[in-house]
Amino acid sequence: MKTIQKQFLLVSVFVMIMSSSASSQISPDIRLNQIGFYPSMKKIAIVRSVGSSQFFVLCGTDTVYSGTLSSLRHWSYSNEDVSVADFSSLKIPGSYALFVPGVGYSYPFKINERVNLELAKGALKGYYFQRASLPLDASFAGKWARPAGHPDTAVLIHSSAATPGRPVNSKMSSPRGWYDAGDYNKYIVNSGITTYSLLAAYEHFPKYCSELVLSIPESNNKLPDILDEALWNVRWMLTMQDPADGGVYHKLTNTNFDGMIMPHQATTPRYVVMKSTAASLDFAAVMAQMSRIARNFPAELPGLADSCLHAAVRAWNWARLHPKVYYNQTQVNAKYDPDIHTGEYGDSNVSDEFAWAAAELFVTTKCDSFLTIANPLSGGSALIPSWSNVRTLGLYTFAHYRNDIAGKIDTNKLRSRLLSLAASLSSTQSSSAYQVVIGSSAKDFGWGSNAIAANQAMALLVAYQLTSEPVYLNAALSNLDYLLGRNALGYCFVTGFGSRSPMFIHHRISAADGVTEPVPGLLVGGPNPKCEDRLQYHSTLPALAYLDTVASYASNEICINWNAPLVYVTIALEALLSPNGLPVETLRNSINEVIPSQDEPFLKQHRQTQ
Ligand code: 9MR
Repeated sequence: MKTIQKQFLLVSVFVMIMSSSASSQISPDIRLNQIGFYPSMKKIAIVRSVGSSQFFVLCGTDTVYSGTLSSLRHWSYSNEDVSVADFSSLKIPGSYALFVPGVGYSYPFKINERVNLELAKGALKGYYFQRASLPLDASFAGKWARPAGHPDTAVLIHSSAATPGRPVNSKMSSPRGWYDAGDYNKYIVNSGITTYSLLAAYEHFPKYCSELVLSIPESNNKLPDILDEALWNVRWMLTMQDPADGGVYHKLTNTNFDGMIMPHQATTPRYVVMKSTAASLDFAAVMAQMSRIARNFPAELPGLADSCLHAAVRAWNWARLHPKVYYNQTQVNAKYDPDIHTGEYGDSNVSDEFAWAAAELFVTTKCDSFLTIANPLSGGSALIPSWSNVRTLGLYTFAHYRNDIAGKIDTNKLRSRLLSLAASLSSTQSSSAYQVVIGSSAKDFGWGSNAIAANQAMALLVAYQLTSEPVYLNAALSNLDYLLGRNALGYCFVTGFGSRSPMFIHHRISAADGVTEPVPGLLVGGPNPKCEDRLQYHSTLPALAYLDTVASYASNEICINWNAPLVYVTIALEALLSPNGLPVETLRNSINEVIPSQDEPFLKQHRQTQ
């Protein structure tokens, strides 16, 4: 392999080829990250069906790098033989394309030190586009401006949720929050892991996040935009707690999914359904986390730290009294009216929810009684988090605050749990023909497989923060490369980013707004061989089972819990790798006493309307 740096060599044969419109010769057989690479990090492309030939990296018409493709390897998930083009030693910032004789050109890509900055901002801005109860003004939303949908100030109490204080069909106010996905419902369980992940990005990289400025209505206030965005959902979540007993309603929903209409046209009645243990514990975890963050902003968020902690403890207490109240939609529909047919987020094992909530409450309060009841370290191996599997989130929080809590938890066990997970993920990368972590098991490809890839990358970045081992950083980057184009479908799976990204997402707003491009910054679910939408996929192979059509809710929907690890990963990478990225930081709080003082103003207002 040969790097030609500084002095770009002109190779006349490629001048001719390039000048005959490279874009018309882009080959679907070259798959690489369509956004780009950090100068100092690994850079590879995957080339289908060609082994042992030369490849070239071009900058305009100049060849700046040449190398040899690796021998072919088989990837069973796509039933392909592929070779690797490794051009990691090309480190000069610029805009490039790969060329393989007889195959064609890749999509263009960049090498630069802030290569994921726009993506980090775009993925976070995706949440702004999901906001309920707010008109999206053109000055922030551009061509995706739209009227407000779902004020949610008169939500009905479903018969499953009725209590003497809140009888059936009485009304409560529960505005704000993000629409879950392509649908317009708001689910506490899925809000749990989502909001946690955004707040974790802030907690782990507070200085970097403070500089990350989006264009959202709150951008001129004194809070970091990531906190303003998270608070849009946190404040909604707070309204989902029954003030009478501290239990938390499982979801706020229509009875059925709407048609493909805009939010302001979707006006059928909305309900809160029964309280559940999982919802109460996920809520408790997020509120405990939010409380310790808000404690640092007493002037900007008066009363919020106390309100959140008070709410967290009450939800925890409710869950302790009701440890097995599971939301099972079939059973709810058998017993109560009207029937509800929206997302279930049902979970009949809440030991991980207990452990996560205990971890967050412990770190915030330093009261070890929470850990006596449930300790995330008492479970077995650490698993990749998902909406139904949240124990590892507690381990992430422990890892971040390890110095503060060292005497109270087994830090060796903590390291070994997180590092065994990271080691097994990174070992998959080296044995994978695509050199990616996703695919450690066939189960990685299911509904929301792209979020599995993103959550694997997040786990690896937590391990990297613990150890500074480059192998974890590289493994995390491999999955980001996968999401951004180094995959068997050749898609950059984030709307509006890369050269070939989904256009027809299962997203009511994007389908109904009359704008050609889908709402940007949203990660689609990705390949899912189970094809629950019963559409005719081109392939049902695990890594190929994907359809860019609006109807494909099982492979082409977007969802708040899928975007969240993408936000974490891109922020973490930028903070760790960009020149002004800050070293691994620790945000320490001193929380002395848990005294609920006055409620924060938003909560007061919405309690009064009940
Ligand atoms: O992400 C959820 C996935 O794990 C489940 O298998 C699937 C079926 O229950 O539901 C997914 O979540 C959907 C939710 O139920 C409703 N809003 C859209 C979500 C993403 O498809």
